[in-house]
Amino acid sequence: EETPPALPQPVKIPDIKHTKIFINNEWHTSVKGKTFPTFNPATGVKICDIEEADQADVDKAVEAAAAAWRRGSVWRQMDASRRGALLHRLADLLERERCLLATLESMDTGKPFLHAFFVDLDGSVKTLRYYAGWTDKIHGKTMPVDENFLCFTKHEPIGVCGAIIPWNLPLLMFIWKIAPALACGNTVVIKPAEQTPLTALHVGALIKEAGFPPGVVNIVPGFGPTAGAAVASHMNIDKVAFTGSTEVGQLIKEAAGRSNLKRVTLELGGKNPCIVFADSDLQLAVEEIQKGAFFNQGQACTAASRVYVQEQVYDEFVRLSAERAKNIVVGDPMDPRTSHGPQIDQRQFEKILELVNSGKKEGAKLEIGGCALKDRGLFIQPTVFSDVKDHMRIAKEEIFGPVQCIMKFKTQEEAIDRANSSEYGLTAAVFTRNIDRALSVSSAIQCGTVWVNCYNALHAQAPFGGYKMSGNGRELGEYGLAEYTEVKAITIKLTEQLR
Ligand code: TXE
Repeated sequence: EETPPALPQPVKIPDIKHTKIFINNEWHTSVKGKTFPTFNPATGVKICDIEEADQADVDKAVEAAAAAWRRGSVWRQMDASRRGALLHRLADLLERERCLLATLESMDTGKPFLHAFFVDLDGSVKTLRYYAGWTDKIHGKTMPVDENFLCFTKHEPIGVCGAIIPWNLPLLMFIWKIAPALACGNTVVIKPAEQTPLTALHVGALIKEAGFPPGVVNIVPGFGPTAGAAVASHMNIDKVAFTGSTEVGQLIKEAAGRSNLKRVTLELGGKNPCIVFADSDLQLAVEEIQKGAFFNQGQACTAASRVYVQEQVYDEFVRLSAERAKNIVVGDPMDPRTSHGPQIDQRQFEKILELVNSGKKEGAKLEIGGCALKDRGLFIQPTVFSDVKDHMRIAKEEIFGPVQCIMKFKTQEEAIDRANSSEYGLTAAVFTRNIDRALSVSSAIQCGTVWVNCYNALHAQAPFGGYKMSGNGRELGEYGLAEYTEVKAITIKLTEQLR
């Protein structure tokens, strides 16, 4: 009998080397001399202290990024193809450090090690390689303008790009921000989430090792209202990219407006509808939607959080979903048998349980789960509610926890209207065997991504982003490049006729 290939193993006792502020390819202590702790949410144990960046540290980082961006700098003079080689080199280093990075990510977030290894690391490496290929393919156009001129465009880097990222996919979001920014030739000041600074800082060391010039990427770990706000309102930051809550997204855009009108892209919350028609492959729909609901302990902006099921198959869908949820192994994220870990922190844990209780009170039917694991810190049982009504809080608010809400519908038109009756518009999913129905529903749904007979099918090549209050702009793919370039039109008066 053949033995299956060995699973990757977490690093037993990882040596955490990088806990300081990363500016100019060097490690800095905080100007105010402050630090903050980062915890392992699976155990509640402090991992280490991190140097805390505030306004003055952000100023230093921006100065470094501006110097690295100045005309005549090494980075500005570097061949575009060479930038691509550096991004590939960084991808190589992520692959070399894959086990350590996945271990750090699992410790800092509570997500299962194997998920970090296969999902987060895979997505990060692929995003780097995808954008590495673009560096020397960012083309302008030539326009046939009136009269005797030659007019062409150049897609130039914007300058110093700020980034503020969340704790749910810390490494992947770090790479989603830096890869397109660097591919286009910008420099970066990035603030990781206060809950999860470890992988970002480790990648700082790899950025230096890969050979990026000093100041091209600067990492300022710290809190939102201090370091984050300093990035959003900085007069010498030319663009800010944010992933996080809709409320903070609004603050970022305000701060940009009040300061220097820096360009803003936002990836915000979602309340993502899934529509399951009676003609769908029901087993597939149950599997994919529940994986989508519980992925990353439900802490995903793409979470499958509103499931509309056609009445003929509703009972069966609910039964199969409850049964599947019962079998999810919740526990130690480092154990390869575990597929579900703890929530990130006490605040999120309480927010989720409060919403679960509101669901019970408002009359949704609790099929399974619905409470925390006894004596286990921040773990919440995968939860399935049926008979959810559109007016209930659990059907409207982003829960960001392992809670699946199932509703019943009769007609296609009704399902579309209900799916669209949300302030959010990030992702949606449609399950049907009828291709016409799949296409017409996909067109009718107001959101940036529609998955047909699949879920969380994210690719570096395809754009991702929200309609409505789920965000502004797109990340990934060729569309993502447009958010990191300015377009310049150069018009030359000619003395000889070209035509
Ligand atoms: O998000 P915040 P939180 C949603 C989800 C979750 C809720 C709250 O519903 O329950 O948001 O989570 C920085 N100026 N999402 O509080 O605060 C902060 O330091 C500048 C959806 O963790 O938006 C962190 O780096 N920056 C989501 C980042 O913003 C500020 C991912 C995100 O944190 C700031 C996370 C300020 N005033 C939460 N305040 C998604 N779209 O995937 C905070 N920050």
